[in-house]
Amino acid sequence: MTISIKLRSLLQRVKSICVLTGAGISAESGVATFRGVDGLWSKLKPEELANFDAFMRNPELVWEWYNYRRQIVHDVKPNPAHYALVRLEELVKEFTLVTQNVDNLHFRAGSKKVLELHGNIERSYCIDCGKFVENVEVTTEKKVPRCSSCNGLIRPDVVWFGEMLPEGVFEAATEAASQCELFLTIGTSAVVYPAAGLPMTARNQGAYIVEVNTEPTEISHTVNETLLGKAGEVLPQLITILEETRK
Ligand code: BV8
Ligand code: ZN
Repeated sequence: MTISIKLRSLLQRVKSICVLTGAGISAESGVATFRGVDGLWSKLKPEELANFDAFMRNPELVWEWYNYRRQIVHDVKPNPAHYALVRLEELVKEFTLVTQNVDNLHFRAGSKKVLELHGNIERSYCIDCGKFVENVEVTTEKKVPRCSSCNGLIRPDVVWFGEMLPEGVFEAATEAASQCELFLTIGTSAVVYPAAGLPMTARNQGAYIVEVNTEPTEISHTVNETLLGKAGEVLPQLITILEETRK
């Protein structure tokens, strides 16, 4: 994988960067992606699990699936790709990290300004009164836990298909994409909207769009540069270039 002269010189002077991450950035931590050959969706269809009707039809199945994923997330650690983005936030004046991931690994790695478009699996809430509950109170239960205040069903605080994104979060992400000089889209198949529209928002205002992925995606033909490789190997190389000029 070669980094172009254009990107090298941009990295040496860039003042504002917006980053969009997807499940691929957590793959090297051991968290399965959704759509890869061994992805989470290969066995179970998203419509069967990641939507409210599925939850109301079979709360135990959906709750069990999120417990399984919470357990994986609890046992893994951030990888060099997450830490490279922590370093990037320290080095670049205006930096916004937008993630589709719900695995909390960016915060655990030390990233500060993270916009979680699809929520966070470490949080749960009551579908009737909206009361948030700490995971420690609920994840040990096999069946779906009930709210201590109103006995309503407890659900994971993630955005399911057909649900609105959290108030203001997508707007802030759009704002960052509209202002940045450099937009990095990392480890996402770019098929889920409105998140997948952010690279185009950045491109439309003249930002340089760089895709980091192990394979081409639906938006590869629209980006300025694709760096084919693992995020955990590519991102540290970008940081090295950036640090050389910002000692
Ligand atoms: C909504 C739940 C308003 C949490 C998820 C146009 C506009 C608006 C909406 C739509 C639209 N068109 C269609 C829709 C509806 C829908 C949608 O986009 N459907 C798609 C499938 C067509 N969108 C919605 O419903 C959204 N809501 O828009 O609200 C509204 C409301 C009603 C009606 C209309 C509009 C809600 C979307 C959120 C859905 N929730 N998950 C959870 O359980 O996790 S989506 C799910 O996919 C995950 O959250 C994930 O974040 C997301 C995207 O997947 P990726 O992160 O990209 O992961 P994937 O496995 O696909 O790809 C991994 C990539 O990494 C691959 O490319 C692979 O090559 C690469 N990779 C692997 N290893 C590495 C690597 N790269 C680098 N290094 C490696 N080592
Ligand atoms: Zn309640």
